[in-house]
Amino acid sequence: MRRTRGFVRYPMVAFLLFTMTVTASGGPLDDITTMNDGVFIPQDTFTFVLDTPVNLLNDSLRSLIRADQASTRFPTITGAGYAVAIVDTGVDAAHPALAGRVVAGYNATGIGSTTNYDDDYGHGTHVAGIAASNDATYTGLVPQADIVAVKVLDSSGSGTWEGIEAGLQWVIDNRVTHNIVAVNMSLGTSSVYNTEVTSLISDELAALKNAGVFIAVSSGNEWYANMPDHGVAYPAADPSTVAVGSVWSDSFGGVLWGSGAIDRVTEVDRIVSHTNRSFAMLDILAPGALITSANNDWETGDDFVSMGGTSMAAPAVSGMAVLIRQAIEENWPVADWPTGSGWQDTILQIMQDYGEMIMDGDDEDDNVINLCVGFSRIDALGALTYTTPEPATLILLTTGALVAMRRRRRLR
Ligand SMILES: [Ca+2]
Ligand SMILES: [Ca+2]
Ligand SMILES: [Ca+2]
Ligand SMILES: [Ca+2]
Repeated sequence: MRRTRGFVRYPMVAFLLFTMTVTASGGPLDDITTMNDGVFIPQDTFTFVLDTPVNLLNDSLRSLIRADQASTRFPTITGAGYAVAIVDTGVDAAHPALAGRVVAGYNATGIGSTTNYDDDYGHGTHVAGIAASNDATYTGLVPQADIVAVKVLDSSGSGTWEGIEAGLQWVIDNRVTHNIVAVNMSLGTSSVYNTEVTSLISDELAALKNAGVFIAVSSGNEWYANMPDHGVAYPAADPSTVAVGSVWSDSFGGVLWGSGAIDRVTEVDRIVSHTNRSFAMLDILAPGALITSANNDWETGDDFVSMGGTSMAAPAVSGMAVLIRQAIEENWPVADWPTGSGWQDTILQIMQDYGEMIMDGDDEDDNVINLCVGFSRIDALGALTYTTPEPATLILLTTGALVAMRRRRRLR
């Protein structure tokens, strides 16, 4: 019945929302090496057509992934003392939800001063807010973390691989100064890769991972065009990065994406139709549509706007990586801390093991191929409960022996 519910029967409300991915010329591995001089254009700048335009300003992100409960139970785990680097279109450091916490930045676009990392496109500020907004309603994952703004994409959402490389090198050089423990890259190619591939930025990504930095990358929004070819965009497909897909945060009616993907009925935790997916390459899911976050044009427009895409899912993961990092450093004996690249591997494994299993195809009502496999969606309370030891008696009284046993299980 619901499958026959077409968009055209309802008054249409159109929204111009962008979730950009950076695109280079398509094709498999050999094209990666030609990206050096590739110029990127915004991808999937799409129009939403909602048949039931409800909840457009939506604050369900934190409750869905139980970040609210985690904050109540572990009030010191706020990201304070840690920084997340937003490698994107810049960040509006004056936005009320971010003000005072953008501690440093760098403009690697080659356009304008290297010290002017203001966001003149709107993407990076929105992404930064999902990770770290301290607004009372539209709160990010780490509302007390520092933010580092690395501008690699210009006022049209375009950039070059060399710019991204320079931006990552700046992060490497400034990592210790600002205690950068997570990098967010909500960008990628339009083509997908179902095996790990490398490029000119792979050495920087490897250096960051080996230094203990968690790198969350959007998996891309091109599933409709790419299917049936499984895979994720690059740099999600890089061996040093964590590939993030997107689930719905709430019910928004039906959504037609500019790429042609259609979610006939949206519901909490259904995988968003346009999300690139791959059993081999997609690491984790997070709410990515619709997410309300900081608007870089707040000076003249609304303080907060809603966007959707894997670009919005990645910063929930990079933010949660900071939470888990802090919880480990506060609660585990130093001898038990991961080292080097083990930080990302351990944090990802905690996210996967203590997340919510989401099946692709059991309830999705869309026009794309569903893989009929499960992916884990981040759950902040589960992850922080695992990383935070409690007295054994409390464990037995409150959560049962099974949880106690799981907690004793050692990650490696
Ligand atoms: Ca390089
Ligand atoms: Ca990867
Ligand atoms: Ca602004
Ligand atoms: Ca499902």
